Amino acid sequence: MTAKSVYSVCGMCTVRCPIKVTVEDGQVTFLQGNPHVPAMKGAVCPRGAAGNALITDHERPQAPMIRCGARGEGKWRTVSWDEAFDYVADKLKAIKDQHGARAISLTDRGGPFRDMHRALLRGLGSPNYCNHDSSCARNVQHASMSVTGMGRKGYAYDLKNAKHVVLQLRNIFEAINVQEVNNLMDAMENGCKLTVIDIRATVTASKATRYFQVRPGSDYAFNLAVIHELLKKRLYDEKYAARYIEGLRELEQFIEPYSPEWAEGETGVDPSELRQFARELAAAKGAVIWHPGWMAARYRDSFYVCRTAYIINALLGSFGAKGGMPFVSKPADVGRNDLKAFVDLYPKPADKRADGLGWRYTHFEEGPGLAHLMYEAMESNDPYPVKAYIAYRHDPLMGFPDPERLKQIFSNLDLLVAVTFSWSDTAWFSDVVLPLSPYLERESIIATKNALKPQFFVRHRAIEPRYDTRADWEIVGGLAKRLGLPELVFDRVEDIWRFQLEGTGVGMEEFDKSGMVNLSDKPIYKDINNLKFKTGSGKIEIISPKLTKAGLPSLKVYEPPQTPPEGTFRLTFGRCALHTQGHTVNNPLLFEQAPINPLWINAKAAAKLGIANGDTVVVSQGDLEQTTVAKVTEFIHPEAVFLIHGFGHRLPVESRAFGKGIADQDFMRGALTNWDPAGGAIAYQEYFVAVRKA
Ligand SMILES: Nc1nc2c(c(=O)[nH]1)N[C@H]1C(S)=C(S)[C@@H](COP(=O)(O)OP(=O)(O)OC[C@H]3O[C@@H](n4cnc5c(=O)[nH]c(N)nc54)[C@H](O)[C@@H]3O)O[C@H]1N2
Ligand SMILES: Nc1nc2c(c(=O)[nH]1)N[C@H]1C(S)=C(S)[C@@H](COP(=O)(O)OP(=O)(O)OC[C@H]3O[C@@H](n4cnc5c(=O)[nH]c(N)nc54)[C@H](O)[C@@H]3O)O[C@H]1N2
Ligand code: SF4
Ligand SMILES: [Mo]
Repeated sequence: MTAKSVYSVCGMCTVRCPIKVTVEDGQVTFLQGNPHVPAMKGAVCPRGAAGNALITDHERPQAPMIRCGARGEGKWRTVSWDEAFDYVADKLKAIKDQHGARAISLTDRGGPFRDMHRALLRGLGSPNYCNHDSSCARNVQHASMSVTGMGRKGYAYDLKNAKHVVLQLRNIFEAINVQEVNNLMDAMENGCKLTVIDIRATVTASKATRYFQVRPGSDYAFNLAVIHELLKKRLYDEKYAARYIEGLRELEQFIEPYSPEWAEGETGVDPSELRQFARELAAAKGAVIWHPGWMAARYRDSFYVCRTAYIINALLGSFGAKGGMPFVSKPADVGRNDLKAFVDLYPKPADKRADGLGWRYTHFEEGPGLAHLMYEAMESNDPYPVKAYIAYRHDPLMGFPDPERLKQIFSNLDLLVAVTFSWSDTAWFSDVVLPLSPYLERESIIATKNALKPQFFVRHRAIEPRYDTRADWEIVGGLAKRLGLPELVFDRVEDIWRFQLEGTGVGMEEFDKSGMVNLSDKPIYKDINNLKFKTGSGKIEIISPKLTKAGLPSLKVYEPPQTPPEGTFRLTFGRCALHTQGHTVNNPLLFEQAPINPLWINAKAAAKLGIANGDTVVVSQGDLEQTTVAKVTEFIHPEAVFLIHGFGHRLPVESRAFGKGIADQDFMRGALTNWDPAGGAIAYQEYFVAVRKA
């Protein structure tokens, strides 16, 4: 028997935890957290532990496929990679000849491994790259930029050293990042307080020092009242504010009407509890993290919830502080060169973007675009036709709302390609499926992690592909070869790594020991007395000139959320520890643990409807009906019902997931055009459903 250990990167979700894979006789026999990273504590989460079931599952695309029936009909012809590449390249060339390169679009999941496919798109000459983020964290990102001029990943969450962590719209023990979970648990053992603000009592809430159940959609009122209290009682860090905050006067004036008593009417939170909470925050000043949220694409005012979260962090002196949100370092900050990027081989395309960013909308960060606006262009041909679309590690028919409408939009395309390792609604609706090898069967390009301890890391291939699937670099290379971009074509991944590492002073052999190369020995905390924010003033700005220029308020007057129409509930959603988005429900191991998404419903509301725990219930909205089981609980706000996102699969190729549970995105009809004009993200939680016993 031959056994080896491979240092790699988990791919069961986008957190991409460092892992160690044990391989015996070509089979994966053990998966664990990379022992060289203390915060992993040798562990992976349940999804990470189910990685091998993804490999052995034959219910995934096993070879390239070209559609032969109508779109979505599910009639496929299995083809060779050569034929698939030829087919896609010929179509792309024809579309480019007819409409120009800008008619080609690509979306992905963002993250550190996208250099080569972004380079492919840019090499073709198209500006139309978007990531998925208008369905996820765009409001957080734009809120961060509007306050500090820095992106949300410009600071770390220094959970390990925190004294008080506030999770609002953030379920950290179920929507998992392993290192964050471990760091927060360590901090709590050392006395760190945890406050959870949610509409339901999650696992995280059950571990919290303090839990506030707020009325769905009223978080902005909650935050305004906290700011009111911090300012009125002078509980904030006055020295820090004097030094770093611009616009405190305006904030003080604006906040005047938003007292804790006022907020109670919106949120349902007792003013004396809110006051006590504000005092506790003040006591932990500097080492407070008020989490600005992650999946914050929820309401029309979610951007302002995130903005106020950042403003509270500023008032408490958390930006740049140990135990708060210290600034991360880039390779350049430690005197090192960053990786060489393939995308830099090509000039920025001259055409304006189809989604309007950079010209129609100037207050948004341009790079990752807003995918839902690009979809609009696919339908309207405004500003110009977009005819080819590569969904690269992205399932918009599951991840964006209103799939029926999106299918209509995609029907205008001349080419829809899915690059994926699992079946997905989008892959099923596409013209060509290019099957990616799952993460244990492929290597990736080297990536940079900007962090307190910046590093380079790489995913090594643990085992050879079981089916006729390929790695990203092989797929990009296969297309690039046919599209006249020879600089993206490689026979060996080592040559790619060599290209990336040129000028960094790092050799590939340095990755053998742990899969990563640290660019500094210990965490770097920048001098808190000498912080430079990336705004015009170099300070934290309460009033954002970019928003003002766009005609948008920096401090928005509060508007209450809509009360659910009689007989309906607000449809809310989130994650569970056992699944990742929509792509693990059919995983044999994870399916066994969580085969359906029950509907959380408040006990009193359920009693009125004659619904008992475990009953089958019908969730409806007009003519649309779907069925699941009821989870009757006191621990959810009576205005809301809640579902885990990602269920309700309807693909015959997924025998386990098929027909189980509810697809929440189906109930968000019209949501593609209901987005936050200031934050850019979709407002997913502005929809209502009726519930009855089946
Ligand atoms: N296990 C697992 N972990 C994951 C993922 C996964 O799919 N599975 N996905 C990853 C990704 S892509 C993301 S974006 C993150 C998401 O991470 P989170 O944003 O933390 O996760 P969610 O479960 O979407 O939402 C958090 C909480 O918001 C609450 N909520 C809903 N409406 C309201 C409201 O009006 N007010 C308040 N205060 N709370 C509300 C929900 O009840 C839920 O508990 O998780 C990441 N980690
Ligand atoms: N209604 C509703 N909509 C939501 C959410 C919700 O809670 N409710 N959550 C939102 C959130 S937070 C997010 S992040 C988005 C997620 O939406 P997506 O970004 O689409 O998420 P995933 O399901 O992670 O990945 C999409 C596809 O990529 C494939 N894939 C996974 N890993 C890889 C890989 O390494 N390479 C390649 N090429 N393919 C891969 C998967 O098999 C899957 O088919 O959805 C959002 N949409
Ligand atoms: S959080 Fe879990 S699924 Fe995600 S990368 Fe880490 S171990 Fe893998
Ligand atoms: Mo997300």
